[in-house]
Amino acid sequence: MTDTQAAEDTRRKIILSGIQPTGTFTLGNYLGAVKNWRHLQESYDCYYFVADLHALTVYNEPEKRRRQSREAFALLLACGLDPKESLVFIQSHVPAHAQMGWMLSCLSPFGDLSRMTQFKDKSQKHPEDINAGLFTYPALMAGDILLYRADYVPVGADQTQHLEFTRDVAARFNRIYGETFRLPEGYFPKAGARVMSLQEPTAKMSKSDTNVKATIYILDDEKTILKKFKSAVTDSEAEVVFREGKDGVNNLMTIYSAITGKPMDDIAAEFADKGYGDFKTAVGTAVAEELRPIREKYAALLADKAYLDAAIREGAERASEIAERTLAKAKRKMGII
Ligand code: ATP
Ligand code: LTN
Repeated sequence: MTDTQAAEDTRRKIILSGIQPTGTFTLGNYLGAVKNWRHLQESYDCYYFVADLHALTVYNEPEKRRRQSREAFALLLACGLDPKESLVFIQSHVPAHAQMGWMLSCLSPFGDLSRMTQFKDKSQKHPEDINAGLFTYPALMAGDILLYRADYVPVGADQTQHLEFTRDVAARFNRIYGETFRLPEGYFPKAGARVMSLQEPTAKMSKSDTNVKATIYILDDEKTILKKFKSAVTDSEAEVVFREGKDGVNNLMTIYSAITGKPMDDIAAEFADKGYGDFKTAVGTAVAEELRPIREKYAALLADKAYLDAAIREGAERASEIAERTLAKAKRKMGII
């Protein structure tokens, strides 16, 4: 074994992921992503960022954008990401992202970009604003990942196509210009739950959903949470069991299981002779308990402007240092003087 190989084997692997600041995080973002990000801090070098450049692909009022980016940063910390342990930053504060995004867009085949499901979905949703940024989104995302030489990228199933695209672009660059980028892999934690809308349990819960009754926001208070769970769509069977076709109940059981760690069979047994009313109250209470400390930490963070500003600044500085190094290398290889 060479020294380089040995160093590679003992190196702490790098995890990177981003979240768009398009609204208050939902229970879906938390259980499906951010909660796991927190646990990964123990075993990996973790880089997490607020993808504000990506959020530009859909129109939003500037004032709202400003608020949401800051809120998203604070939410990441409130959910347990420790800025001393992980690198937490805001994408646009590191100019290398936009630069690398452009360089990689020049290696992104039009045909591949046209096949991206997210592009097709968002074009359909906003037919009045099908902009170039929406189209080249995957090149920017590839830059995010490759700049930090990430080994693993924890993302939901909706992002696997973008990850494949990232690997393709990286391999293409390496082939044309010589070995430069590490090819990242997806990271799919076993505990990652997919949370569905409470009103339409066949669609995923999402922070940009306009139906607030369908969505649990991680800053909702206990009363609101219980009320939303009480009005969650279920079925007329009154049987707490995880079975195909019982989308509403399956979703509530998934949430309850993700929070309490109980397996589905135990949950079914727990509520065997109880109605949906008791079950919904139990799920709502468990969720409210889980989210309470996040809400409290968030309030404390927002009250401490100096701390939050310093954390944002420090994140930007540390991230820039890493990203600039990869950017310089890629420029050199491409022949940019
Ligand atoms: P938007 O409504 O703006 O599309 P979103 O709520 O779908 O946002 P993203 O910012 O696209 O969330 O995703 C952030 C992370 O949260 C991703 O890793 C994604 O896979 C995960 N995620 C989003 N929604 C859910 C969900 N309902 N269940 C589990 N994970 C989710
Ligand atoms: N496209 C992702 C957000 C995102 C991201 C990334 C995730 C932007 N850049 C890099 C992982 C790695 C989303 O919409 N969830």
